[in-house]
Amino acid sequence: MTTQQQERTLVLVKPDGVRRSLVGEVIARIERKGYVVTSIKMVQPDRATLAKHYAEHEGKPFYEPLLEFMLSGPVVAIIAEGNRVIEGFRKLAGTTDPTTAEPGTIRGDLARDQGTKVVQNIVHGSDSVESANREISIWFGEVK
Ligand code: D4T
Repeated sequence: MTTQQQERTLVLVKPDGVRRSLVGEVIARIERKGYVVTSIKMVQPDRATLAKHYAEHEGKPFYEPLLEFMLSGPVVAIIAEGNRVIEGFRKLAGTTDPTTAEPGTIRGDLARDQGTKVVQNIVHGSDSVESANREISIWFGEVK
């Protein structure tokens, strides 16, 4: 019998989620869905780390406000594992705009647009296997 390699995703609880003491809530939702948290750490990110993480958004109007927001306090970086966890966590998170994110999702239940230059939507989740590997290596310094 062959053992299947579990998929991994990088979740960030952004500074708004940490400030609002929603770290436990996010972890609980990941675990209740059946995924396994295999690594976790709280970090105050520096600009270079965030520039790598958000490289695809460089030059967009929300890029600078996004980096400023992400620099505004500690974030919690999480590796979650499980079959189809990348897709599954993005469903748990809900759509980017928290005002219209479906109720039942993290963003839909816990966030709204506050009229700031960048939307503060509590969590980030990788959007593909390639992004997950890249982001896990940025935040944890390793790729399995
Ligand atoms: P992340 O990457 O943080 O999980 O969010 P999403 O996958 O849902 O969204 P994204 O990468 O497109 O955007 C990154 C980050 O920028 C903010 N943002 C995004 C914003 O303030 N205005 C915008 O128009 C967009 C597209 C929100 C999330």
